[in-house]
Amino acid sequence: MAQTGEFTSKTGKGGETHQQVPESGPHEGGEAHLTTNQGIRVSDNQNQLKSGPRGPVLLEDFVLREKIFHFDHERIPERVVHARGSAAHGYFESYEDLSDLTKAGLFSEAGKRTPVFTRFSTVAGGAGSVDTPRDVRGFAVKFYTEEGNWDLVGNNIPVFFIQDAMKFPDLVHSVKMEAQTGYPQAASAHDTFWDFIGLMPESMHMVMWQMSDRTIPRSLRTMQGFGIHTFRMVNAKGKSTFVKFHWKPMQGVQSTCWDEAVKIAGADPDFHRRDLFESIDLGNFPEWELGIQAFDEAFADSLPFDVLDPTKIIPEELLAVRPIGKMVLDRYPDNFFAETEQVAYCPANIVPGLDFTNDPLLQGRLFSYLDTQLKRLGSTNFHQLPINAPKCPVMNFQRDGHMQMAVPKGRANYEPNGLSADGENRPGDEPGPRECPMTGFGTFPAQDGADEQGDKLRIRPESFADHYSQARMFFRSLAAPEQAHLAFALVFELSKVGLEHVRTRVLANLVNVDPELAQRVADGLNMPLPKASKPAAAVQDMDLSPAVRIIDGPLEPQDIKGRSIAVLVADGSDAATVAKVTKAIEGAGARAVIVAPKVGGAKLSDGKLLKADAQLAGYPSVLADAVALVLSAEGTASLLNEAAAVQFVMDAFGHLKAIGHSPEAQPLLDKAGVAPDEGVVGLDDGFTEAAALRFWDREPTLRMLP
Ligand code: HDE
Repeated sequence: MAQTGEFTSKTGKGGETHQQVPESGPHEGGEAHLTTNQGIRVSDNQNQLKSGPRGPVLLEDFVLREKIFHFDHERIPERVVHARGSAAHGYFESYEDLSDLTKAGLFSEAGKRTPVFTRFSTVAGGAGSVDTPRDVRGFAVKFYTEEGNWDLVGNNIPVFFIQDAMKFPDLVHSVKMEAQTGYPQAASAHDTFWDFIGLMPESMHMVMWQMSDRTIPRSLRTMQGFGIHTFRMVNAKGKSTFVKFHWKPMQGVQSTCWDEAVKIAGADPDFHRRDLFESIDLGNFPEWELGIQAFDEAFADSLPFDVLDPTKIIPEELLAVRPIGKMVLDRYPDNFFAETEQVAYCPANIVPGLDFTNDPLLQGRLFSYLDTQLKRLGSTNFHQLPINAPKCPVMNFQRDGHMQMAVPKGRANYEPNGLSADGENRPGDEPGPRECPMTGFGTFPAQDGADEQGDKLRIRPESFADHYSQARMFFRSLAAPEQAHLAFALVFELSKVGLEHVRTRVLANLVNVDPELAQRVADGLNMPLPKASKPAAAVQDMDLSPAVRIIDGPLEPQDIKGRSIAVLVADGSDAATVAKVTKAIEGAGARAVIVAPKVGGAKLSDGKLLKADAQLAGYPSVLADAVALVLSAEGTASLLNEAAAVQFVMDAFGHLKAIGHSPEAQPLLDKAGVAPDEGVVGLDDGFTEAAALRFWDREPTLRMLP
């Protein structure tokens, strides 16, 4: 009979067996014993239990059954939105004592650190979709404070599509893959989304941001984040101040070109996830500054829009963002599923010193998230999972439920109770925790203004009626290249819309935003410009807000710290130049990625083999922020007939990146159609400075933007 850990010859007849041992080797006698989930040591993890070498599998093989059973149930329902995400651990450090504004402990003193877990996500695609579609990004932070968990569940855009939670399922249905076809995946460029948008003028401001370069970020590290809704801070005296939350990346804000984003999706579907992991791994920890716009009722009343309306921003020019602390992400999760997948954010997780407002979108969110976690994680006890568990004591009389991990002791599972009221502390009769009227969370007693009470109505306030003025302000505030990208994005998306009347309706909305933009888009579609749709409130020309720009904006990156610069080498590349360029890149805090035709490396001029970090075909230039071509005449000649090399250079140029090159690389530049400009430089001529920039002036020579 065959022994465990052995297999028989094909005939098996003579009982001829071979020992099959995994390459890693057995661990008998070692420390790490493979066991079942019941702790029973497993003697053979390679073969099922069979009746005879070629016989049937036996039902009694509990090792096999447990393993397959567990595997069969590995997947849990993915998030209905924000399914694809990447996350990291880190900390928040408060800059100052904010007790004049809030009694929340995490803001009580300068230097106070609170652990955080932050998850970034796309919205529309499934968990297995790619990282770089045009999409809004989720920006969710769980603060494990000493007073319980606070979740700031925001996006990378400061406004939202809709004003009322009632419309959320409709919005999401319209943007997700279409009902009868199951496509497109992770894309808003289809009929149903634009059909919905054309009929929902309140979405126009968000649509401007969505069609801007903000939704094709270069990295998760170069995204701004926003809490969107107006929240409250409440101090120890019970005074409330309205606040809007802002995350500003210390890495600067940077996006990709559309063509680049599309190509990244093919070259590396996990581009953002990998970038987050690798930068943390390299000790280049991403940081964001948390800021607030703090204001009172009088300021809110002075604004020409309602601060409860989540489709509006308060321009930074009108009210500056005050930095109050920073977040540093310095640890990648140990296990993607246990942490990134099982983390459960909820805007209702809030600590004393913070509070909600009546924003009707926020109010809808407050009950939605708890509900969705039950569906997704399958138990009311999801808060006990390590990633969700508060890092402060949790004590109450809630009991039981699926997958209860806690083992509460004693008889007290109700309150009030008088179990030890007689002063005799009998074992098991401890009365348990009690409420804290002074330090517990107390809802801010919002003054009942006339508009906060009245008849039961399903109504939108008049103050929410202006749907276009801020959309116009946003568009007109952008730098010219960003405006062109936005017009291009609208043309691209609407060109994917098959229903002509849907395109026309969106155009009619755009006329209200900006007639010139509408005309550009109509021309790009080669369609007549319709009359403006009728706005619910007259459109205002507001003061512009240059703070919303990326290009020439306040957060445009100035150096290459934390970026990846590709250094293309081939046989014969000058060894001294390669060393010098690499040193300069690394000296500027960036990563030099050696790319060669073969991953084993290239033989440089000194006769030594330089190992490559990546093979040319597997590392197109879209993956780098700039490229250095350190090539000899011989190396250049060998690459002229290699499409991957020509495309490498062509794309770096087309995506407006800096190209540093040795003089010998010129024939490759010529073949790739690279025209000289200030972004095409010698390797000694300020390449690392140029590498920080995109050369926007090059763009009109390369593509016809509307
Ligand atoms: Fe969400 N949203 N949302 N949302 N949302 C979810 O919760 C919902 C909204 C946001 O990384 C879901 O755990 C409703 C605005 C982020 O795990 C769900 C409404 C903003 C994430 C849900 C909104 C967001 C979610 C799906 C309208 C920006 C991912 C899975 C009232 C401020 C968090 C889940 C993560 C996730 C509901 C609107 C941000 C279904 C009903 C506005 C970043 O509960």
